[in-house]
Amino acid sequence: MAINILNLKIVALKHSIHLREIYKPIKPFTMWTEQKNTLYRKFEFADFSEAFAFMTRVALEAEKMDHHPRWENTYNKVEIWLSTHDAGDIVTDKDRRLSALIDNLLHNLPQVFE
Ligand code: H2B
Repeated sequence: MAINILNLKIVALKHSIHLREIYKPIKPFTMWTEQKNTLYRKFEFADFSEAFAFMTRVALEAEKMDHHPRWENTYNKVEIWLSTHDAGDIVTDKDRRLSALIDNLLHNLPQVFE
């Protein structure tokens, strides 16, 4: 479902805040942390469409570098755990490289302005 900008504008007006504050990201993203031999980060988007668009971009990058994430998606949330199976399920430079690529994708997400 496309984001309904008019509704977002109404919500912004109601709460006297700028549209950008309620659009994207709806929560500040937490950074990557190392846990249980994986690089882990949780992402939260405005809705499923945004989350899945992000996952599609990640999938294309992952396929290009032949390095694939373990991940989970529930509606607007995406959790990613990066590790290298070939090296015995530990965090390697490949994971660090993919995490950096994923971070770059976030900067390139389309922005909505009033
Ligand atoms: N993805 C991840 N996360 N770790 C790996 O070790 C890995 C991978 N190995 N994708 C690749 C595929 C390997 O199995 C193929 C054969 O290149």
